[in-house]
Amino acid sequence: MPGMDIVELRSDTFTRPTHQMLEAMADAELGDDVWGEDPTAISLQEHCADIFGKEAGLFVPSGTMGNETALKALTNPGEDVIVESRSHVVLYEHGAPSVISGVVLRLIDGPDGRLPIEAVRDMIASANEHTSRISLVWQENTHNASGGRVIPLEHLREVARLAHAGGAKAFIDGARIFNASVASGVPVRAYAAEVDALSFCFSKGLGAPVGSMLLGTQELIDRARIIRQMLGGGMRQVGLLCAAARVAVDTMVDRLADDHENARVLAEGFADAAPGSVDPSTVETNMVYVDLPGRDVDAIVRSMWDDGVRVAALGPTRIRAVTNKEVDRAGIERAVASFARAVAGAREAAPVST
Ligand code: TLP
Repeated sequence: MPGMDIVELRSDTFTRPTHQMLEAMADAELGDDVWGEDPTAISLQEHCADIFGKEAGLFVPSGTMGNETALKALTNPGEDVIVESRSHVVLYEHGAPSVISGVVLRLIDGPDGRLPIEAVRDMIASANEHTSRISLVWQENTHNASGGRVIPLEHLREVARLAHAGGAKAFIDGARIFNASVASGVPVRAYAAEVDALSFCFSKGLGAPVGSMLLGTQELIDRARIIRQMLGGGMRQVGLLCAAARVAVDTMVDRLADDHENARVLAEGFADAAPGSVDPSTVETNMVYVDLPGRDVDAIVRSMWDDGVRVAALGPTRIRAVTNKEVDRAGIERAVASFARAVAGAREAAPVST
């Protein structure tokens, strides 16, 4: 509706750059980064490597490219990667691990996004000279599809320890690792210390317009730089984007606590309106997944859309709302009221005919 403020909760990827980011972009010192001569990119990579306690970093255009670049740098074709079955790299990267790296993903279901320790141990122990080599164990923190759950440090450490004991490397898709850190109080460098490499995103809750960072040893990053070029991710005056990313990592981390608090309020409101649809005690960071079996979820999403509240329908019975810096407490209250109205008005889903 014209003039209506939109409450955008489909993803934290909708966040827009702050004024400070735009100013930093305008003032950024630039060079050709494919030639390794962009001072703003170099400085951001060093700064992030420092924050995470890793030797080196590489700016990449997206979280997906960070993941796929890492995967190719850490494996050889024909090898296996152990990963939780609903991870982003499994569900949302269009088969890139098999297309780009020629690896086989060995999926394990993990409650709350955690790879079960016993299952990882068994899978690694059952590898022998007849089976494919398991070269990588992949964890995602926070884990998106399980509701933005935090993988506890001890769990992450034990999985990484099993990987290393089995001769494999360990990686974290840390698209939202700062959310994990703010929620748990664990510094990002403590997560990073457990694994060989990790990636994180500037363009989600931290609010930068574009970009992710891959971190690891200098040797890995040298390999990754070539792979990034192969994938078309080498950019020229990329300092423009890195300047905004620098502001994101330096000024936007602490405020993620507000998003987490807003997510809890949202979950409580949703649970009041539709009892049993979400357990607010499982909402640890900025994501709220609502399960509405038997309800017409599309009608609920459409009704909320008409109120100017945007949430995402994920499949026939699921809604996702992701809190972010564009939505304040008043927006959260509007979203709860809109959801309550929509749920009260939505018909039961038509029974599936057999
Ligand atoms: N996630 C997006 C969608 O693709 C689902 C979102 O809106 O949440 N790892 C994780 C854990 C992610 O959630 C995402 C994006 C990525 C990687 C990929 O990042 P981008 O979108 O920058 O390629």
